[in-house]
Amino acid sequence: MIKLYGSPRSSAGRCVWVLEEAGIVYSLQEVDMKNKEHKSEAYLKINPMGKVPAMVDGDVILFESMAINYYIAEKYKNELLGKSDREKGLTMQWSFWSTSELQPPIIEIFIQKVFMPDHKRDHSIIENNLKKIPLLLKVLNDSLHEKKYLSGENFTIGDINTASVVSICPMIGIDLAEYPNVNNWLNLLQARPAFLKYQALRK
Ligand SMILES: N[C@@H](CCC(=O)N[C@@H](CS)C(=O)NCC(=O)O)C(=O)O
Repeated sequence: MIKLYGSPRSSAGRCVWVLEEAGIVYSLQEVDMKNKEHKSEAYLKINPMGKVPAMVDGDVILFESMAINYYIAEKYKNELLGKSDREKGLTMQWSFWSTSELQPPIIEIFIQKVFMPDHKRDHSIIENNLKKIPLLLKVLNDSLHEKKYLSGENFTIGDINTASVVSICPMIGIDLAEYPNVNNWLNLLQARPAFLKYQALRK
């Protein structure tokens, strides 16, 4: 059985969502980050980066949430990778885009606004990264014009990987109502039974 390490409230969340979509039995292993379990000798054998998530499936050990999602989809629910070559390409495009382009500014703002105590907050980091968001969300909004999902007619892990980043926006004060296609797409995804199961685990 797959063991997934990390809280559903962390980057492991997008993997929990994919596991729920795949409909397989898995075991969620909480990692006590407050007590630095992620830096323990035992955990570093699973993820030498000392981060969550990590995954163990038999003799396969993986870290990096995107790689884990690709592995789960490939092995347990292939259609989540897209059906045609075009869909598969777009699924990769949006997965890589969301982690390499969209996530960095959003996480920089999130760290400053949510984790940093008032006296240590660097407002210039917030301002500089906020400037990058409108173009990114416009690209996403335009790409969703007259399209149900990012890769086309079929729901894929490209949607999950991107939505897991976009859904941080309201938490950092970015109003998605300005991007109606993004808003509608996110609402559609967040009504999925697998998403609701994953949400319940975040409580
Ligand atoms: N690129 C990694 C990022 C993982 C990551 O940054 N995880 C955070 C929690 S959301 C973590 O474990 N931070 C602890 C640390 O950096 O010491 C992935 O997507 O899996």
